[in-house]
Amino acid sequence: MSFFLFLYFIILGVEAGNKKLVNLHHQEISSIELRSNKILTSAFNHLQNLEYEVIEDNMEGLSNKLKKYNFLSKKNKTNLDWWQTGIIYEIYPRSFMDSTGNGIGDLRGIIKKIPYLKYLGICAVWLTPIYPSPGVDLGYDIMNYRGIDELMGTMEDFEELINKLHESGIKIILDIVPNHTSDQHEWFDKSVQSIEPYTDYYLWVDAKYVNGTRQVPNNWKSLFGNSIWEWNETRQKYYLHQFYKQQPDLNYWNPLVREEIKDMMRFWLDKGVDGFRMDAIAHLYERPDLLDAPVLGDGNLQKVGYTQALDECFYEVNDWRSLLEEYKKNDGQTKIIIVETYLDLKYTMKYYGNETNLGAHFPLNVCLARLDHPSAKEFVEKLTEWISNLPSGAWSSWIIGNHDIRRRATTRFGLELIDGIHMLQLLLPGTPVVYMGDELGMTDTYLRYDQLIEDMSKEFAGIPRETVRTPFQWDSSPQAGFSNKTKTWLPVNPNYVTLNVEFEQNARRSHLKIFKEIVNLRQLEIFRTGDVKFYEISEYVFAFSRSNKFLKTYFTVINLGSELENINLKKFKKRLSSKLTVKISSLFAEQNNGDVVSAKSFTLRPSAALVLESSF
Ligand SMILES: *[C@@H]1O[C@H](CO)[C@@H](O)[C@H](O)[C@H]1NC(C)=O
Ligand SMILES: *[C@@H]1O[C@H](CO)[C@@H](O)[C@H](O)[C@H]1NC(C)=O
Ligand SMILES: *[C@@H]1O[C@H](CO)[C@@H](O)[C@H](O)[C@H]1NC(C)=O
Ligand SMILES: *[C@@H]1O[C@H](CO)[C@@H](O)[C@H](O)[C@H]1NC(C)=O
Ligand SMILES: *[C@@H]1O[C@H](CO)[C@@H](O)[C@H](O)[C@H]1NC(C)=O
Ligand SMILES: CC(=O)N[C@H]1CO[C@H](CO)[C@@H](O)[C@@H]1O
Ligand SMILES: [Ca+2]
Ligand SMILES: [Ca+2]
Repeated sequence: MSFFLFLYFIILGVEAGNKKLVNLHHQEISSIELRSNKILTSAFNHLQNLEYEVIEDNMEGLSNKLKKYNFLSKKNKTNLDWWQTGIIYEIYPRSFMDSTGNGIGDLRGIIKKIPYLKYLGICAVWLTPIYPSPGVDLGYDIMNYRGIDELMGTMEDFEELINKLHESGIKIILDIVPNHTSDQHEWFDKSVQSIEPYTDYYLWVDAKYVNGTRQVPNNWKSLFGNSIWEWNETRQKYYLHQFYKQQPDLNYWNPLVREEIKDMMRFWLDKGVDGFRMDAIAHLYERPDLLDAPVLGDGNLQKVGYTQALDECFYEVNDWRSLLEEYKKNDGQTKIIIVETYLDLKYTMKYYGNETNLGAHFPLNVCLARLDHPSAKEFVEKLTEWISNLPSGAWSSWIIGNHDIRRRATTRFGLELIDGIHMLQLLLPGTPVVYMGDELGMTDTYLRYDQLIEDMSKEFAGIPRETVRTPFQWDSSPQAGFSNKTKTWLPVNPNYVTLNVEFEQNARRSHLKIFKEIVNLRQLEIFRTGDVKFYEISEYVFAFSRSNKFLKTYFTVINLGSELENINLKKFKKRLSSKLTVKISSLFAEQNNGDVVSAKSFTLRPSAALVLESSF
């Protein structure tokens, strides 16, 4: 595989060594596997609240195109929990709002913008790391798990933020980076000096000497392509780092380390946080025998079973979940655990756990984030594959971007399609996790080389992660209202003059207003528990329906292509009222909200999307 292709995989966070992933879209979806998944007992389903069942619908004679998902209602459907009914909003604090005038966002900035969060109608915010950090990985290299970075504010600011969010009915989820610390963490310093009990907090390994030359212990590589090993002269050993060398991996085989992480979780739970998003958990454990990883056919090293996705990673998540279940007993409020993984479906689904060992409430589902501008067929296949592989009772999540996926959804799909993509993200069954700015249709920012911050961006060609991390666009005042400092930590995207919250709130129609309409429509019961079915209407028109026996049916129809399309939904679903009401139209659709279209024939402009209501 070429170097650029390799980088592309890093960019998406994809396990480059995993051939299966690359070939995902060639795979047939097996419904046999679906049924064999249904081994879980009611205890698990009860905790997850819903039971999914997947049934192929042959009735309408289009069995290869139509797949129908019934969320059979054995359980009390009105009993969904906050993390299932709401929307989670990812805030990258450095870029949200600067309250101090230093050009970097901070906690008081978030406090200032709580009214906006309320306006959006989200249920929880997930803050990316706010802990003290030298900033090599912009916060993902933590120096102290129990503090607040000076740039972000103080612990008092944090406590005020929690209280004010809670007063506004918004929960708070913290990002935890359990796999590694910063090399500036006190633990690492003590470990280097072999001060107990820290000696084995990290993975120290002796060098191999070949004819007197020092060699790394094995062939493993970090995610950035260099050796996973770094020599420390003081300790006279190599330490393992899956990410930057300034991010030494913790030694999870050491029970003291596992306890430290849980104690730290208790620390934040005691402060009132409502859950955690656990970073990079597939990397927690590495093979203890340090066996060389085999080279796969594509030239990459095998990672699964060597440096990723060891069974112990799943057990660790189970253990954390138990801790959260204990906390739930205190006040009856669910504390959630979300895990980050870019693994192959088979492993991703394992993070849900089972009835005896509950896992995460959900892993972040990157299936939409991996699509760029595909055919309707590909949408049907990818979505079917995801939903049909969910274990019984598992609750899905949907993301279309985050601070790591180097091209925003607007770049991958085109700005005009963003409303349609939001209809998908917010109206499919599951919990949307929205990256800040997507609701405005924020776009990637062009950055010069001298404006890049990260070593990785400077060292490698390719798209830097900074392009999706530029400041949030509040209004048309200087620096988009983000900061009063002319030079912000990353420049503001020049399109802020009309692409900003204020402008979009005052416009008659805007991506933001449409986003809000979708948020409101999403409150309907049918979008929580109704069946979902996917349709390939034509090569570039994709649709999905949400329905159940008693309520109205909703069709979302998206023109992914570049031509005007004439659509006949009756051809795909006979039992449909002949007139459909436009509930939400995308910004550039010819139809307006409230218009009535014929189910047999209506046109859809390129990149336009509609949510249509059928009276039965
Ligand atoms: C269903 O859940 C709702 C809300 O928690 C509760 O009020 C109702 O009694 C439940 N119904 C049944 C049949 O369990
Ligand atoms: C920027 O804002 C900060 C915080 O409100 C304030 O202390 C500072 O004086 C302002 N600077 C300028 C140049 O207006
Ligand atoms: C070590 O040195 C000897 C003598 O020079 C040589 O024969 C041998 O090939 C070397 N081994 C390696 C692994 O380089
Ligand atoms: C070993 O690690 C310590 C702690 O990070 C650091 O201060 C020191 O410079 C390192 N020494 C070498 C030679 O890598
Ligand atoms: C549940 O998961 C645990 C831990 O992965 C495993 O040991 C156990 O066999 C599983 N139970 C079932 C019923 O699959
Ligand atoms: C999406 C996300 O959180 N990505 C992070 C995963 O972990 C690495 C290492 O901590 C970070 O660099 C990424 O930003
Ligand atoms: Ca600041
Ligand atoms: Ca690790």
